[in-house]
Amino acid sequence: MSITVESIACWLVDIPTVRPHRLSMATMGCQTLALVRMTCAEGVVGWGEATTIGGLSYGAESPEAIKSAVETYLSPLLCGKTFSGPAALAHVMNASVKGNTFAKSALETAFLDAQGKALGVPVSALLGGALCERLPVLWTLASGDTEKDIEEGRRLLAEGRHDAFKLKIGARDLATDIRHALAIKSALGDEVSIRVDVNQAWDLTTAVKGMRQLQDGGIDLVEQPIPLWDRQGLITLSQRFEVPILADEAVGTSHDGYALANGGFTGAYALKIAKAGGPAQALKLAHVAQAAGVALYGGTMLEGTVGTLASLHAWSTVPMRWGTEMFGPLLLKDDVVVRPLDFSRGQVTLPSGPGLGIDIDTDKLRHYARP
Ligand code: MUC
Ligand code: MG
Repeated sequence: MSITVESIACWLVDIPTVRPHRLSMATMGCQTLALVRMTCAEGVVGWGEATTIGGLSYGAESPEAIKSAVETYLSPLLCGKTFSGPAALAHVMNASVKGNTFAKSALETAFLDAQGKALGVPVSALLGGALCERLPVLWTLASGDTEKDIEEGRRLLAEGRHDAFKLKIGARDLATDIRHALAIKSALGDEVSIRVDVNQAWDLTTAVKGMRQLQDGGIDLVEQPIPLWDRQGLITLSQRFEVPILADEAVGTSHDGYALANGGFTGAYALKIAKAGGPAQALKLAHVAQAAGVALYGGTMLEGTVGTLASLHAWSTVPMRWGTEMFGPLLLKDDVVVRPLDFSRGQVTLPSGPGLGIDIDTDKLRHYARP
């Protein structure tokens, strides 16, 4: 069913985090959601969201730049036009706007939400159909303090909320980081999967040393140890160690995924809707990975519920060998949706209602939005 876009609005919504979230390149005390409302013909309204991490410290688009790209450049291309689906929408956006995948992701999400509502089907049905109703979700221990992380991990295991954890390392020297990761691994036990994300902080020499120690210490997965531009280094590491590499910053679009796999990369790709330009675009990378025998992982840009759901609808359509990290809403003190998602027993439930399957709480949106 074709959808005619009538108007688009965008807000920047600042929500505090439940505790400081420390990554190698930034410490977050607040997350900014760039929320998009797409009003379509027949009164159908779709919602989308884009987030980044630590201003400009993760990617090339800041929240302010996302809002500006949506309002100044992308909305005028879409308003008044009719689209048969996300492919047509992406075609129009990509013909006139280079990059800006975060902004495009929010708009593709809003369009899919609107189209799903108009057809009475969940977004997953527009993306190939869900393989499952519940998806695994890990939690990131990133308080910056080993003892606090152990305490948090033990509490979440006891509550049964998560059974796998990712650690953020790379901000400190290698020996301190390895001690930190291995102390958490030994405290939480053998059955608990522990992965680390270095967020590009090491050079290749440090990575070789670090990977050996992480592998010997029983760490399950090492995410983006070296800079995103060092594609050959990532391929070399993936072939040299048994502990698999998860490519994150190095792999945004299907083109990146093709180039890495073609160069001999083995391991996994972290899919993120923001890196690719939306849920449908992220699945193009997933399909390249499947063709190349590279495993999949559902990645987050620490989105709120809207962006998390957009991702989950897409991730539900492909087998996720390494599960997902779609815990973003749990890191935020509040959100702008009427009902929170159901996280329990290391999983999250995909809503079955039309579109994304959630309602926006407009009072909360007004409360948290920047003036
Ligand atoms: C990243 O680089 O993967 C995902 C989980 C988390 O804690 O940070 C993000 C970013
Ligand atoms: Mg990462």
